Amino acid sequence: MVAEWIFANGKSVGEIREDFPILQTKLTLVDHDDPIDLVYLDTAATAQKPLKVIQAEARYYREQNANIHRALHTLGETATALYEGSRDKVQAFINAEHRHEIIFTRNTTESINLVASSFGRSFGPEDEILLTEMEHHSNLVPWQLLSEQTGCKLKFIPISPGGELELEKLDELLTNKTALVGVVHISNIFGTVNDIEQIISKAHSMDIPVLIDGAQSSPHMAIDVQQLDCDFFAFSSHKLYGPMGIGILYGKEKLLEKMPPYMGGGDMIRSVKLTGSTWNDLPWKFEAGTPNVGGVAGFGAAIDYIKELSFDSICEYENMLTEYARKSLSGIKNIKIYGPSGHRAGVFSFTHNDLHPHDMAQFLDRYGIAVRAGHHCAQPAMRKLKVSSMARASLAFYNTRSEIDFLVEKIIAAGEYFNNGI
Ligand code: 7TS
Repeated sequence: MVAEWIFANGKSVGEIREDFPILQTKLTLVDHDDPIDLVYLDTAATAQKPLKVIQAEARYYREQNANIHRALHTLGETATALYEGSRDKVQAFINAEHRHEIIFTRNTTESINLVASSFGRSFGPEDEILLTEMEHHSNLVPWQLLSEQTGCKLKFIPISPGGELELEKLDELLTNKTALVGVVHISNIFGTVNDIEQIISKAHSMDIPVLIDGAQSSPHMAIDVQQLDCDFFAFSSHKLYGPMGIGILYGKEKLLEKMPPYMGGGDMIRSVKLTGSTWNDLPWKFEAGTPNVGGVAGFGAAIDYIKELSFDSICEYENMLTEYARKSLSGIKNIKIYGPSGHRAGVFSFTHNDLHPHDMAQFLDRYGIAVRAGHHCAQPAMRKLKVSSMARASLAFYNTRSEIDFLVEKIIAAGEYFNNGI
């Protein structure tokens, strides 16, 4: 059935896989004679890149490389047009009202740090920031740093043992002191798709702005920031099939206008005197120094690629694959899968009764299966569940049911191997 799946661009899953050079290469293991196929199940850490993305970045360096916004020569204008053209693509991709609401950063982490440093600069000891217990460290530590600097307090929406937010506590947690709510859209450990619509609507009824960490949602569902009405939305190109080193911060114009610059330097200024400076317009006020133009060009190509596939068909295929993986993994004896059974993304963290997640990941690696093991940069959530480490398999539209069957087979084999060894 999956083999016959056809995406909106007319391609089958097999043909889609051919778009990704790394999925065609073989892995050479240290003590294996023959190279083996890669079974890449770590897309939540970073997605693989289609050839068009690699070519766009390479083409920039081969044919278009120049610094932007400052050159009068043709090459500089070409590079500027490429960079600003990608901004237009991102604007359309998330349906932002204005192109200047799109700021290029290095990654989701930097996007959130930008908001914490700049928007949070005016916070004081009377202010509260409401986060959740399932945040990735990148939506936690910047607020801890801000709390140290300004005295503002951090509060948390608790998580249930099933890896869901206890939203019934939201009404008492939101107070007239809450200055910002920051919440992850899709959890990178549980795969939970959080009800951010409810959170945004409740926060807005009290005039509280909301920041969404969209690192894990933006690759798997269409994002419409105007419909969501979120105030900030942070995500990374590298999780969205684009190059590393590019992040995006969407912010509502009226908030970005009022915020002070995050970093100082070239490009973000209008005029500089020895004693003080004035700032450039949005979005450049927040883009100090020479940016990663080649990466931004590659990200533009990633957006084109996703648009061609269409989120309708990506979601339909990934939902089917997620349900198949959930059912298959649930059938394995001695493993525990974390996160909800429904309304979830293809991120499956699990532990095995008989072996450590790191042993599991290393065992699977012997068969070319790439999964992640560890705390997944969400230590508070792990601590709450009293688990120090989990193995995690995460899916994308280039994965297949036979890869999941292979994963299941090898998880079972790992259990048998370690049991026999004891
Ligand atoms: N937020 C979430 C929910 C994430 O999953 C990640 C990265 C980030 C923020 C940070 O993104 P970055 O691009 O700034 O690094 N998550 C993971 C992961 O789960 N495994 O490796 C990186």
